[in-house]
Amino acid sequence: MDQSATDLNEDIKHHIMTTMGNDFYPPRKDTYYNGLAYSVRDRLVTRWLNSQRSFYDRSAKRVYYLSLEFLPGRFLMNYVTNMQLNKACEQSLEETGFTLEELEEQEWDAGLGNGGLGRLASCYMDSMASLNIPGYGYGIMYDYGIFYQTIVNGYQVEQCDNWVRWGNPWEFKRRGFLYNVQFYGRSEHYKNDAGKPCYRWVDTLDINAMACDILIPGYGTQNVNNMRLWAAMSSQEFSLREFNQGDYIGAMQSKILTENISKVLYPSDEEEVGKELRLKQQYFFVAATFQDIMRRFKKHNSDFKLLPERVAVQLNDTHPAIAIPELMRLLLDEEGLEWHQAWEISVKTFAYTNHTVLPEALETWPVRLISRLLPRHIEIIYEINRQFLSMVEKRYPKKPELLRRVSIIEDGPEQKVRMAHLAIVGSHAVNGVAALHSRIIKEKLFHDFDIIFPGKIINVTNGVTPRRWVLQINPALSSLITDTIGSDWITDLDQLKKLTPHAESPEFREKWRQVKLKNKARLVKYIKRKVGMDVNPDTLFDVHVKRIHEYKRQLLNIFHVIALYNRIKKDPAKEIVPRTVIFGGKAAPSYVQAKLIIKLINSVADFVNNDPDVNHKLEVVFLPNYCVSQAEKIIPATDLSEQISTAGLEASGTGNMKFALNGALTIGTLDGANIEMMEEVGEDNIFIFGLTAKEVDKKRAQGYDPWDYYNSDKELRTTLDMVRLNHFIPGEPNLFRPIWDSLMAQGDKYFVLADFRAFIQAQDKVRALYLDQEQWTRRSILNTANMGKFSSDRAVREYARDIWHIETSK
Ligand code: 26R
Repeated sequence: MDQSATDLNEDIKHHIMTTMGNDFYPPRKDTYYNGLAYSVRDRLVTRWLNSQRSFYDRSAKRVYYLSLEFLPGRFLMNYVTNMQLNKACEQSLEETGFTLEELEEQEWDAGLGNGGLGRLASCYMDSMASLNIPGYGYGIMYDYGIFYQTIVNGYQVEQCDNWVRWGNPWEFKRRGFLYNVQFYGRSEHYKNDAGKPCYRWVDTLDINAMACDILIPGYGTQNVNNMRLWAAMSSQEFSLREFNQGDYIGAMQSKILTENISKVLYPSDEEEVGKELRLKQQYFFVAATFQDIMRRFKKHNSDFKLLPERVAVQLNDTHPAIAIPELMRLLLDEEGLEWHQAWEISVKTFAYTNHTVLPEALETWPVRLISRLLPRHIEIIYEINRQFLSMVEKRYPKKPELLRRVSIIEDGPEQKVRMAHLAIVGSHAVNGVAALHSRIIKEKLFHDFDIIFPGKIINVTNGVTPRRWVLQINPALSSLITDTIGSDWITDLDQLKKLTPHAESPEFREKWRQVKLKNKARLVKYIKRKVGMDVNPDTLFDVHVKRIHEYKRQLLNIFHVIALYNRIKKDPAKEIVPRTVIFGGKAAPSYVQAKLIIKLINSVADFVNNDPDVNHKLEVVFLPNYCVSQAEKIIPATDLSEQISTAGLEASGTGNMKFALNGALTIGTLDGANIEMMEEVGEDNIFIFGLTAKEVDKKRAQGYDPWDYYNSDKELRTTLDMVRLNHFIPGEPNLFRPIWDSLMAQGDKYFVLADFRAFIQAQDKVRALYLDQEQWTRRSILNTANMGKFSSDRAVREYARDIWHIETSK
């Protein structure tokens, strides 16, 4: 055993005894996991303290990434990977009989996010740390993350995700470190000693925010950053006041109610919730975060004009946009600045990333609600709007329509605050997350703002961290790559280009295939364990995993499955490329149509898998509870990655990048980052099909009629009729009527029928290519080789250069 392994071994035993009060004999998996976790974390603490001290000493500009969601997944292997501790861990575990992989499974997946937006935040945390940026993630320490999905009789059933039930060895709770956050009350106007009219927020109900810190180690650097998540605690004074009134149980109840703020993550994505508790969550974490930011700033500075030189705040979508009036309030009411100074500082400090164009996902808050909860903020929002509109009016006189369109306040029976407009007006940069998406927000969604503020809206195409998404989850591929081109690719993903010539080598291709096969075998075992199915690894693994949403078109994919089934039934000897079609994803609990799609997938799966004529030529799997740790097992084993959203609607996608990076071929529409992926890998190495965003718009404008497609395409008609009549479950003929209706009676909003034929043809091409394993492998290698652009290191460098104005280093 190496010295490092011996030391680790000692530490593990020490922690099992002293931290956990356990005996390490006989060895138990969960105690060993915890002992290892604490020992690994120990190795970071000094580096972390050093990093924080050095930021302080250099009075470096700091980046604050504000997000209501983070999806870090499991931490153990991320720490081990980034600190390059694999060998030491394996050696030290030898005598216990546990493997690192087994211990990894002991950890609960930290699911403090819904999907793409939260996972992106975690990838950026990894890159900021690796690029030595003083980056801080700020969010909420939810007691319950995204719900745990089970499938009962084909239906999604949600269970609570009590992720910290067994304790969380990764967090540092700062129990003595509390900030006060105000709610309700009223805004009071008064004159200060100098006779100047001022405002203060009084008679508030106060809640405390407690910091929980999680360390974020960079790769190949000593730098360790911090993610600070806030937990709500009832405040002392509040409790005292209530308790003094003599109603003990009543007082306890309100105490418990206030602590509900950080209780649970809202599980809806792309569908606004508009609930008071959600707004409370947003303000709660923003208010605590800004007290922290200001405290740190004031340690070194007294002149607030310097704030934008020391602080960059990135708003991850509009969810934290209440930060804009909050900073204004602090600068005006607490620090006594004049409006124009405060505004200039504020705009220079903030930047906003938009992640969706779906109208139902754009946040608006009723003025009435904000007025009650945050009475001072609504005044500030009105003043921001007044000044903004008067500027617009001056520059574009006599355009009441324009004023109405860009106003931060939406008029109507109930006035609402448009959070996206507030975020655009209050930021110096606004970005979309892929080239097409940024073009769409410039030309359509935020077109007026692009005219009013030319150059403010820019693009930063998303990226994913190669540390977690290759090095950690695909060790076999990583070794093959490193053996072939060296290890620089881990921090410089463009190096993967060096694989290009090897795509022409039959020996290399054979090794590449062996890696894929090994990963498929691992997934096969996992599927067996999770759903009890025996899946054949010698089939094409066709994978569609992401949140279930109509625009992501899981329906289109299941229609292909049905069509394929019909072809096999017609001529069982004909199908020569056996497939395993794997689905996974959660539906928002209130999204009825998405839940019915899950039921349809499961019904088709049951039906197809149990038809003896099919004879394992087609197998359909729905894997319950798709999450980061499950993605880690699926992605390396995938042959074909489904990225088939209606063009113009998927802002970027990031799963698409992870799959291609691990050698899957993509079947996809010209949507989101798929377009840039096609530019990188070349049209021959990706299966692109369907309407473009422009064609979708045109069709919509000209009057799209799904019936035209239904009437003219027999295979489509047969497929749809089977859904309409519910061919899959006898005795429940009307079960899937709402799906039929959404397509045929409500106009097929997402153009499923319009793209059906093109999708089938693309799938036919997939089938043909898969028969030629040499060609398939060649293209698989070329996919990996050309994914360099999609590293989150590249994305974070662009943010640093174009938005944060801050140096990076390797
Ligand atoms: C308002 C609230 C209910 C809400 C709306 C939308 C909550 C969460 C969301 C999630 C959205 C914004 C999201 O995850 N968008 C995804 O962001 C990814 C990262 O940029 C993109 O890759 C992906 O295309 C986009 O859907």
